[in-house]
Amino acid sequence: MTLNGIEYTTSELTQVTLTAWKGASQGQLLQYNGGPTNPDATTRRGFLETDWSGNTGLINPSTTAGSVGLSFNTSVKNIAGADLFLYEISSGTPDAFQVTINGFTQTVNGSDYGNSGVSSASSDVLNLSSTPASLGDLLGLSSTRSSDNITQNIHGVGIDFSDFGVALGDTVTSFTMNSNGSNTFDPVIIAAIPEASSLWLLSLGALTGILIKRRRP
Ligand SMILES: [Ca+2]
Ligand SMILES: [Ca+2]
Repeated sequence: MTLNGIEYTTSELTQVTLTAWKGASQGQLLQYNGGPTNPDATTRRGFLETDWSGNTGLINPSTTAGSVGLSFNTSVKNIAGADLFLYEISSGTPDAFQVTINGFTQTVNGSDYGNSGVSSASSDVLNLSSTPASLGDLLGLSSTRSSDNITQNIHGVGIDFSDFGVALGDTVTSFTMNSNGSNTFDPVIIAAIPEASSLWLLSLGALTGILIKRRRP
């Protein structure tokens, strides 16, 4: 993953923990091809929280404000440029969504994404027994496979905390999201640069400055 011109491995990034959910429809789980049709709660969480796979996700959240609640596993500092990034799958123009941080809401439009050049590989959509009204429903309602061979482009977008009134250097620990418009969005990966990494970059920058200074006659 390259963000702000710096390449990160997944081990250098922090992922998220789901704290709230409200769905727009019964089709909520994106599962890798041929996986279990009624995965357990830990597996469901893993689709978005831990697996780094574009073949899995928690999809079609409600358009109600704040329908998806998330907290970072390590707090994230506002550095120059993008801080948080999100991938979603779409067969055409990627789907718009809204993000709320510290009470400020911004809309991410379809035109804001870039195409990763990678597609999901024959993923399965699992339908819950009813539209989930809560995180407990999302994780606990029984599911069955409703469609398979979902091969759609994976699009990514970076989000800058500065657009939410967060000062450079201030940390963010949680945020909410919701779908925007009739095409509900389909997040498959969400992550950010944890505070420790951004601190390391700042100290590396300071060290480089010192070395350059010492070389001068
Ligand atoms: Ca995933
Ligand atoms: Ca930033």
